[in-house]
Amino acid sequence: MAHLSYLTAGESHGPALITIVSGLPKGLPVDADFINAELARRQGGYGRGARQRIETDTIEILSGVRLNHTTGAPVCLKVANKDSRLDDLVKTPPVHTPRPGHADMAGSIKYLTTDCRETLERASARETAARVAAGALARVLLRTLGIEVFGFVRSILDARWDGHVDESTYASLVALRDASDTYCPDGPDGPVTQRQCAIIRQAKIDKDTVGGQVEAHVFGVPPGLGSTMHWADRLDARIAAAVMGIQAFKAVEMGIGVAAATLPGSRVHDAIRFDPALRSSPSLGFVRDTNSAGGTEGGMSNGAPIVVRGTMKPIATLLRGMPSVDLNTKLEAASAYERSDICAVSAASVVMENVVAFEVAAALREKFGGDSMPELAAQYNIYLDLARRLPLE
Ligand code: EPS
Repeated sequence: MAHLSYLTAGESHGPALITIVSGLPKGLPVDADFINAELARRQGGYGRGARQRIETDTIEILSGVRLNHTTGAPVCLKVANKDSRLDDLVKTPPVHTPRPGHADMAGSIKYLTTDCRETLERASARETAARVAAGALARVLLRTLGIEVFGFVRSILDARWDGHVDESTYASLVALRDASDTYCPDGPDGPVTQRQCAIIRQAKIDKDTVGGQVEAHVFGVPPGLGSTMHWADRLDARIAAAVMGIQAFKAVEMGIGVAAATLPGSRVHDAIRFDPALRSSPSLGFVRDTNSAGGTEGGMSNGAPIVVRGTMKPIATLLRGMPSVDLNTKLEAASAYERSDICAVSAASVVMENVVAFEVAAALREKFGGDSMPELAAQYNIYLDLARRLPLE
């Protein structure tokens, strides 16, 4: 089936995280080094807690792959937890005072328990390792069709990088992002990276936490992925759901996003022109000099880069605590502290980049189908060829 989907399982301090990806065509080369490199990036970033010094996230492939290529069967990937202690009540005791901003309170009431542990172990952002593994697998598929994804940190608190990212510049920004402690394209010594690190250092001193904004840009997507026929099939809706599904994300925008409410149509919409020199590119030659739409119109990709911005709130686990109540006694109590991160915005940029990639790959599978990589590639090329020959009559 060409329906690409994935399911994750696993708790933060259980034995392992699992992801099962179904709907990959046969013959996709599985680049374990790339997937592990993405997992390593997700573990990094300035402001992470001590847990990341314990774990070395790497995938073990349990099914669906033979001789480094997918077979068409569901691919099961496992990431082991070294800090596995879920049933040890001394090391992992019940938690009765919910953290404001965390899943603790709503989850405990939902499952009719006063032990927040029952919910928090699954709500933990540790689970995003499984999502990055699934997304990185999908990115290998995208790459075979020339589609690339670039994710980075736009801001932490009020330290914002205002640089421009487009198809011709992003490749040169990858090394700068990777050398920046906060995954900001400002680079390792840039003033924005330095200020972001200073903000995180100060938050640690204040026993507080900080959030920020992350972006993902997808290059090389042809027009026509997603559908305008049903709301749930819209590519932007699916990307938005995937981004809002990341722990601690509170907002998602495409292109200029919320700024579209403050400008007239003549300054919002991206004028169309045709450049015959770009006819062979995935844009088919239909060019925009602006990309306020962020690469989708009517819920379909339009050939411009897909640009997604996500907003992550500060982590709910504050060393200084927050006013809360004990779920058993109902008496006031400071929220429980568990070892955590001061800031995980950098890690979240890696998560967002990979979940967005997965949605693009899913829309691609939906449109072009095929049981094997050659069949998928052939259908993809037939479509682009027909589109270039318009009008067909
Ligand atoms: C998290 C709490 C911390 C984070 C964790 C998310 O875990 P621990 O309590 O074991 O120190 O480190 O994130 C990860 C483990 C990870 O790999 O991203 C939480 O409560 O959400």
